[in-house]
Amino acid sequence: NALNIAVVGATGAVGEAMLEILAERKFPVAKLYALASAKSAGDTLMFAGKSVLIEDLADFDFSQVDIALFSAGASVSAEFAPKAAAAGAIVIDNTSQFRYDEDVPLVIPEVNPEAIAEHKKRGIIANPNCSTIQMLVALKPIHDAAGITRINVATYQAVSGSGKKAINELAGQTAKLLNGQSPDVEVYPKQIAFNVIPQIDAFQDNGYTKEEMKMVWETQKILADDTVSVNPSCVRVPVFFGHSEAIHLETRKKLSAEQAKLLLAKVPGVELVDEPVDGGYATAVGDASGKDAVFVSRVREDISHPNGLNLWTVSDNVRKGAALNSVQIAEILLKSYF
Ligand code: 2RA
Repeated sequence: NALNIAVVGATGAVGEAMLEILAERKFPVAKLYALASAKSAGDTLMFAGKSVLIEDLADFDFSQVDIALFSAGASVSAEFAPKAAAAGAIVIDNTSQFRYDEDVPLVIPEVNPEAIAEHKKRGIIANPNCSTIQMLVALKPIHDAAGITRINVATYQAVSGSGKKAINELAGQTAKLLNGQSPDVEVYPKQIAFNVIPQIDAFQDNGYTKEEMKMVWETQKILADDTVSVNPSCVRVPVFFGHSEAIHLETRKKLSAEQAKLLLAKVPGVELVDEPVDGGYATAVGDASGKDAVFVSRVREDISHPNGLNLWTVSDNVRKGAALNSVQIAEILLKSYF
């Protein structure tokens, strides 16, 4: 049974990936509504080989929609997601707007699919932050086997996480610098080309950034365990697609690197690429970008801690980090509730 699907933010980096992935995975779509701001309304886009008119979100009637995928910024979700749910659509929201609400499930299909049932409370399911998704897909089997007590993580996040403007800024700055011209610095507080920036999102009172706190709050909510302590440092790097993460964790029970690798090799959605040879690991360029998997490499016991494990993950932040995760949630809804 085919469904009526709305994509809110259809012209954004994540919205475009949602459309691509719905078509790639042959999601049964009876009618596709492509919604955006008045600026884009009236244009058309291609979906599954057909031209679709982009409609203005402001006056759209969601009563005709079965599932609405939102990725147009938290303020748009704040205003329109409750309206869509009230009109009878099930909302899968990719922004941070509802992630921390008690009555909104925060779901990674490979980690806590059972939480999808809670969508009945408000008709909204929240998609976690990209940096949380790729970390927990990799850590879930380790947590189940040995109980994770503490996570230290440093992230190396691609500019596509900030949207199309940031992708263009990295390209523009790089070209200008290579031509001996001074770069325009607009999206980020400092130049991103040939640089790394230790700030993603706003600073909080405790000196962490919001992106770092998202990884703390979302990890504890998704694992339903606020005893797991998380200590992130989130950094923006001059990469277009694919977030990388260096993860250093401590477990209750000792887990050897070999045991961890055996577990990881069996996890759906994880690709273990881990040989102690030149190039024997996954990187954003050449491995993860454009793919669906969470790649895991550099699994090794921590020489500074008896129950410590280190690993490297890399994944396409626009796909598994956002669009694919949302479509996988929609696939579970289709199977279980329609
Ligand atoms: C970023 N995770 O990378 C945030 C939002 N996508 O900018």
